[in-house]
Amino acid sequence: MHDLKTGYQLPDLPYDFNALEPIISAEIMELHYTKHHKAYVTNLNVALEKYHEAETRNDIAAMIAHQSAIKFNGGGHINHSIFWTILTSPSEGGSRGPQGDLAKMIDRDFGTFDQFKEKLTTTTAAIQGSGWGWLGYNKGQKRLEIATCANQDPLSTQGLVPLLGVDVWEHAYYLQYKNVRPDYVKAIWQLFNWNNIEERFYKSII
Ligand code: MN3
Repeated sequence: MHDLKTGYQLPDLPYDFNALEPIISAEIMELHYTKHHKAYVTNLNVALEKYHEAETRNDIAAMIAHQSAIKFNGGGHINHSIFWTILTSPSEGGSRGPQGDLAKMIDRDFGTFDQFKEKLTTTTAAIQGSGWGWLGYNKGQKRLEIATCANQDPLSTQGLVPLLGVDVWEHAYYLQYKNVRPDYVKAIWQLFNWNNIEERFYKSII
């Protein structure tokens, strides 16, 4: 949501902080949502306000100086807004797997669902430093791609529509999984909300 006067807002979390237990603890969720995502929203609004002030003064150098803060915090806001909705409680999650046209395209582009799962898991776990692993849709080539982004760069910077993203910043898992990032990335498959991911896919192929 964006309003010129009030700026961007933290979106509602679609479930309680403890909904993703035992895969992601309530403590991680509360910190991640109320501190980290909130900070991206706050800092995005500050950066945009400064940008608009600079624009009003026709100060291009100052406008450029605010662009990295807009990219970082705007990307953080975009990415986390997606992340909350592509997850759901384990009882409604990953055991179902993708269906329909998305399942068919996964098979076409990656071989089998298990090969896709393996590739996304290993690629995401291997990201150096902080970043995100993604399943994206390439509208030009009409195909699915696995991609990684550093920091909070949104997947749109790689020309892909985001369908499913995994946050591998340490704040997303360290309290529970410590240094063992691969265990977190393997476990998060139990939380994927395939209804939401399929919805994103059907919107992206129009
Ligand atoms: Mn995060």
